[in-house]
Amino acid sequence: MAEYELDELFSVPRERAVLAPGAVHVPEWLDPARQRELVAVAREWVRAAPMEHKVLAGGGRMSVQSVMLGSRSAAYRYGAGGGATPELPEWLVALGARAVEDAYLGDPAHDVGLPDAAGTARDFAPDSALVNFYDDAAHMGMHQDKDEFPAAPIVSLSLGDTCVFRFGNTETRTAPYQDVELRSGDLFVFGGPSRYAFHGVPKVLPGTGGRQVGLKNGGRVNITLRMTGSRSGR
Ligand code: MD6
Ligand code: FE
Repeated sequence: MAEYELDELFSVPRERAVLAPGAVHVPEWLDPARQRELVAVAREWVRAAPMEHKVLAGGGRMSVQSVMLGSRSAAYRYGAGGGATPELPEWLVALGARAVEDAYLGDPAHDVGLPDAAGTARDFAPDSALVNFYDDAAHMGMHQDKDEFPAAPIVSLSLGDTCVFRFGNTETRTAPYQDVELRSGDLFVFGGPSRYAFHGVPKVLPGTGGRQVGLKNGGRVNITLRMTGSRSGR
């Protein structure tokens, strides 16, 4: 059997998927070189600003470490420490804009279910980024992201180890939900009526890609780009 046929047997191609109106998963959006670059700059941001373990409402192991870029008020809200908040670089703003454009308009075969996807993409100008670091044992409980401009989507980029991402509903933190694997390079955008859907990361799958992107001890990095409105306002 030819090698490519074996590959096809063992790796199911991952397709772009609209999980709910405005919630779009685009597998392998970042190429491997770009993934390594992003991990390298994430390291620089961590050097510039102290990381903090998030306080989980349940009081469990505070396993995810975070650093905030851009908005000071958001940094305060997320508890990103008293150190300097690094600037949000323009290239990252541009990457975020391209992400929404591609997720919402990039494939005419996938209607994302928003009345004005083009307008939403045009208006998206992120002013802050939250960078989360996960080790092998890290997880993030089901939560809603409530603080930002509700009309603007959030862009999520996954790097390193694969995780199980649980995308729930807007009413409760329990079922119904959909579990998707987010692998290194994947893009997930959520906006529109999905903006307040509960979501979380029940687990990271160790040894699935962290070392390949330059994380010496493995792990996962997630970058979310947000529009908080604090850039022009203060
Ligand atoms: C994570 N992501 O993927 C956690 N929030 O590590 C989030 O909490 C998240 O991916 C808002 C929008 C997209 C996200
Ligand atoms: Fe979130």
